[in-house]
Amino acid sequence: MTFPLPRPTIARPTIARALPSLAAFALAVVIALGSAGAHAAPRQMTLIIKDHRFEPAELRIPAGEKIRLIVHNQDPTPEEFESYELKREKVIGGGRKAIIFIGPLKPGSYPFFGEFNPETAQGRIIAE
Ligand SMILES: [Cu+2]
Repeated sequence: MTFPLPRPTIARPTIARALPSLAAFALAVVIALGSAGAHAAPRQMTLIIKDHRFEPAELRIPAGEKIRLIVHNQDPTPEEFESYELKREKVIGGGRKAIIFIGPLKPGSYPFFGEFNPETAQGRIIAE
């Protein structure tokens, strides 16, 4: 019994059929890399500590986005940025800046305070 060799005739249509999905895959890779690039630099926002108060005391940020928060302590004394809801705690020396990454957050209110001056240093982040 002899059978014709099917491979050469089958191989070509198989590749031809695979091309559209390869193109789709390549496109998906390009899109994934593009969106990864967009997320590489988080939005930056600044919070100032002055006279043992936060400015602004209410900081609005987009929900679902990672934020690079710069906390600039303009007082001559150290302060500790603290938030149970954000799970963040950082001492910032007098006249110094600290970078605190927050989020992505669900919509809501996230209180924070200055642990060394809690009677005046109170604020909250509103994610919306
Ligand atoms: Cu603390």
